[in-house]
Amino acid sequence: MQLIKWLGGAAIGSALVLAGSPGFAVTIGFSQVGDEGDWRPAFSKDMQEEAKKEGIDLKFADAQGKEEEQLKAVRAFIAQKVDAIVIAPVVVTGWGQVLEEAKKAGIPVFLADRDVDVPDKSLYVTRISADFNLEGRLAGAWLAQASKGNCNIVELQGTVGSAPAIERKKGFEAVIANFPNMKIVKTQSGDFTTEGGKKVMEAFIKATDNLKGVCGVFAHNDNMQLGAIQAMKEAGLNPGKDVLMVSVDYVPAMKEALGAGDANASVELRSAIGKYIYPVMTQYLKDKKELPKWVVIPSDLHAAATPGG
Ligand code: GYE
Repeated sequence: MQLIKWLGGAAIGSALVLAGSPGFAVTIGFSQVGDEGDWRPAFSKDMQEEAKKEGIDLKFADAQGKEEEQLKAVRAFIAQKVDAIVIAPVVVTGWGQVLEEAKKAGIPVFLADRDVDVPDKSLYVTRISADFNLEGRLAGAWLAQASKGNCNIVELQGTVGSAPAIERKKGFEAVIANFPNMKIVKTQSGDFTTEGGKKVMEAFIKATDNLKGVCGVFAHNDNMQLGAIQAMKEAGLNPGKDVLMVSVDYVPAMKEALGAGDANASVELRSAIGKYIYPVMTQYLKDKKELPKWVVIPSDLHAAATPGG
């Protein structure tokens, strides 16, 4: 009986194995934030394509920016007894309970991209993501260099309570703190969207008499920066020429803006990261060996020529 069971299991397993796959059938549930900008859908598409290549059965749930939806999706994955769960959490808070539930069910959880804030790190296996604090530091260092350490800055923050908004701000502030003549004069969340960035910039333009005295805009992502560029142009301002523009993601529309001289620098956040995430997960499913709590994906700064040298 034992032998028949084993043979049956092996046969089912091998029937599902595709070229380049982990070598056994794997079902993964992925709770994604939503599609707030250009970077996110590129990341979703990559996760789906890489899963196909690897022969992984991926159950994809789009939370439309709502943490409640993510909690529901994770509970549904637990009920479906998936082999592992990947979460790209909207915000850092509110995760303890559902992670406990996954742990009780014996389902390993991996964080991708954004982070959670839980005291008990054993509630997830590891986080695979770029270093958001470094991205903020790179943006701050670029602006310090480009402005020679003299800059009144307006900041467009990402989603309040999200790991990239928290860490990019911290990293940026840590660098500009070294320069007595660099300071953030206005800061507000544009929720990582183009419309959000545009609205916030319109308000900043009004509040500062057309950005009088402002030398730089730091946006936590490109989409908000693209919205800010629109608002500035509509107000007759010259983003990228009169005001230094630095942001994060390096999405195709930002590459165009850099080429057109409407923006000056963007820190690349890679979106094709399924190839980093799945091997870590499948290896863990094979050997259950403990992993470091963070697998870091590199970030790169891309700058167009700085106006004025
Ligand atoms: O920069 C932004 C997105 O979580 C790091 O989320 C990610 C951020 C990314 O919507 O564009």
